[in-house]
Amino acid sequence: MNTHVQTRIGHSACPHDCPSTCALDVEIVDGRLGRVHGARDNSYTAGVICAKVARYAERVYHPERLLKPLVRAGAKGEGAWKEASWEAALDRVAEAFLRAEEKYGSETVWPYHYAGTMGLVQRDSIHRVRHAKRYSKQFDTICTNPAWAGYVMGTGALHGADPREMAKADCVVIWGTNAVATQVNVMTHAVRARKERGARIVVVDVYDNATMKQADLGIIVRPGTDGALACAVMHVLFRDGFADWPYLEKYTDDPRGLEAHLATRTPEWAEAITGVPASEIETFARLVGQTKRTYFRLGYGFTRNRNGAVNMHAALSIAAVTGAWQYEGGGAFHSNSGIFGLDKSLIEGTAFADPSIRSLDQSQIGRVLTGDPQALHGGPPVTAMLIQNTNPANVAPEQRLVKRGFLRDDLFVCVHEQFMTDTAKLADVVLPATMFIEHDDIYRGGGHQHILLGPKLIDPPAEARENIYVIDELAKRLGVAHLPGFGLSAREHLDWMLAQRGLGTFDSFRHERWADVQPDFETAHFLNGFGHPDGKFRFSPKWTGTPGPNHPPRSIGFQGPHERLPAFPDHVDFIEETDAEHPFRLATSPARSFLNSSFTETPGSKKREGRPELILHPEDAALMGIAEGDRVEIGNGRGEVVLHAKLFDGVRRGVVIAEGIWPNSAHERGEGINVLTGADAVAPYGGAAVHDTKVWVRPA
Ligand SMILES: Nc1nc2c(c(=O)[nH]1)N[C@H]1C(S)=C(S)[C@@H](COP(=O)(O)OP(=O)(O)OC[C@H]3O[C@@H](n4cnc5c(=O)[nH]c(N)nc54)[C@H](O)[C@@H]3O)O[C@H]1N2
Ligand SMILES: Nc1nc2c(c(=O)[nH]1)N[C@H]1C(S)=C(S)[C@@H](COP(=O)(O)OP(=O)(O)OC[C@H]3O[C@@H](n4cnc5c(=O)[nH]c(N)nc54)[C@H](O)[C@@H]3O)O[C@H]1N2
Ligand code: SF4
Ligand SMILES: [Mo]
Repeated sequence: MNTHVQTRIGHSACPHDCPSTCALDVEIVDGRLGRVHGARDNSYTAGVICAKVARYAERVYHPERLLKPLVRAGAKGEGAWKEASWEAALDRVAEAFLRAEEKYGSETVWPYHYAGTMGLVQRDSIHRVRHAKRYSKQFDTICTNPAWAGYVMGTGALHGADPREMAKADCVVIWGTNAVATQVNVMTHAVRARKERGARIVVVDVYDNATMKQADLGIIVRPGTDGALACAVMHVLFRDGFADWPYLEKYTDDPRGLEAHLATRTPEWAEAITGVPASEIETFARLVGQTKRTYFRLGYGFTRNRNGAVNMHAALSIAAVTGAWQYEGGGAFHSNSGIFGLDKSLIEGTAFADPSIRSLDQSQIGRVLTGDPQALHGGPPVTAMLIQNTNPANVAPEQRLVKRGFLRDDLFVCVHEQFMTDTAKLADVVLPATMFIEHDDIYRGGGHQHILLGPKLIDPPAEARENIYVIDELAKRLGVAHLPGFGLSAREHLDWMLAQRGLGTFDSFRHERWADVQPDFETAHFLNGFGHPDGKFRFSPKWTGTPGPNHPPRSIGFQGPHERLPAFPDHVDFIEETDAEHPFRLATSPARSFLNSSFTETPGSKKREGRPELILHPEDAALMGIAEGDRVEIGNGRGEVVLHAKLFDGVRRGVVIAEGIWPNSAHERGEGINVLTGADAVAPYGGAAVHDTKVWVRPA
């Protein structure tokens, strides 16, 4: 018997849809994955990762992992499957696509994907077959659009002060991101600033979450009112002489216009809208006014409202009023997604993309699949889909429509997945997918500045195959495999891409592990000018004007009530406000141990999260006769969901929070939280307002 256990450390990057994109040191014990650690020598990861990825072996060796291709053997969604060979399963998918195309034209096929893996090759190769076959495009709206639009309206570019500089701030404002749960490394650098410099940490959120518990000042707003808070803060800054006029004159478009506009946006005005006492707003404003090195870390959460882009732009504007951008440790940051410059044209087959092909809104998949003519842009119905890296039957808004659509008999769906998700359950063919340590790929850190390699470290189990295998095999069967980009291994794609960027080859990068592409201080802080043609920060955004670089795509025109977007930062009231029938506002904030719909299957995460709960204020609960742990039903015109009450006074009266996107099956009626959320587009570039929902609450 060989008792000699071989352990080695492999280097990788976390593939999940998380701004931290951690550099990982991975234990490989006799060819099997062991513990996962954060790389200590990566200056952003700094040795820290979240608990759910540290125990990743739970996911890789999960007994419910998909290992064989499956073909539906009963009615849709019934759960009866037969195993098939890869050849037979792929033939079936290709035949269904060809048949659909013959009947309705190429746009009837809708390849649908998102960021289950953030690897550029495995995530984005689906576009290659899409464009080659002139299938419908996907307008990506579920996550970043409102935030990116609001940020770029101000700065003209999607980057900001080096995230590691947070450690050199005297005040860190963590706004609308539950960083402890969603991007733990923000806390590493923020807490370092507190330890080393006595920095103050401010958190702005809709409840006293794990991040706010670590703050010196926690500000709890009503959902969708951050614009009002930001305006009142800036009102005080102008009023009390904290505005940096030399900076404003040099770097911003219309500071006098902003000051005049804010004259009526007093803390008392904002108190009525946000629920935050005027005195607290004064304290916050004075702190950022007196602290030049204030670092504003702006998250996604507060932009998932129908007015979210406006709120992002308003919060971002504060750093320009104080001139914080001039100082190391000062300024603002949302995402560095604009700095990487990796060429994805070969992966995505952009050369054969046809601009006349329609682009269907990802978040409105329910409307698309149930034949809403507007959502279909007047074109043919969607009758065939390939889905990779996402679980829309669980995570997309208007879930009842989504499910009704997936159950259509004239719709063929292939889902390529690691687990039997809510979406896979509704498919015709399910294909087993590899996990990140089982295939090669490259990653970019949206929340930092590294490009990281994630090479294959272990063999995949049974018949799990990588995403590009599926794409290339379908391309062969669909007659487009001769086009550039098909038939290359992930490694060959990466060799090409790295060479284009001057970063060596797959093999040399394997040795380097990552590249730090942080722009220099002047560029990152916009001291050579902001990204707009005149070099100025825009307090008065051209919401429907010509987009700047890195602007969200406008391929399907302006979205939402864009004509009502304000000339200056403001509170715009086109959120789903409460009414007599729906006296509560619901936010569906992230659960710490889940990542969107992922990790809802792992034992460690399940144990930590318990069961779906509704956080509500004890006084609201008392009025309705609801006690801790009681079953409560929440609902609106879109549907109803049952959860268990969790009484908590760290939330405003009239606001309720449901943490986590639990699998639909974790809820009593097999319907998840997104039964309640709406798919109305956020102005002006689209987006899903998943934290902007009016509901009634009652004992169940
Ligand atoms: N109510 C509510 N809804 C929300 C949100 C919210 O806060 N509240 N958040 C929204 C946001 S921001 C997002 S981004 C979406 C995300 O929602 P999803 O797109 O569902 O997100 P993930 O859980 O990241 O990934 C989806 C799937 O990708 C699979 N996957 C991972 N790697 C691979 C791979 O290499 N190959 C294949 N084929 N599959 C893979 C995983 O197994 C997982 O099932 O949810 C949105 N929905
Ligand atoms: N553990 C965990 N990590 C994750 C995810 C997850 O689901 N779980 N999701 C991943 C993905 S895809 C993304 S895009 C990122 C997103 O990460 P974040 O940028 O953190 O965004 P959200 O998760 O949408 O919400 C963050 C916070 O915003 C708060 N919030 C909601 N509405 C408002 C509001 O109107 N105003 C203010 N001030 N706050 C509000 C929520 O209560 C929550 O605490 O996280 C990623 N990381
Ligand atoms: S999920 Fe986020 S915090 Fe956790 S390891 Fe991955 S990148 Fe890091
Ligand atoms: Mo996201």
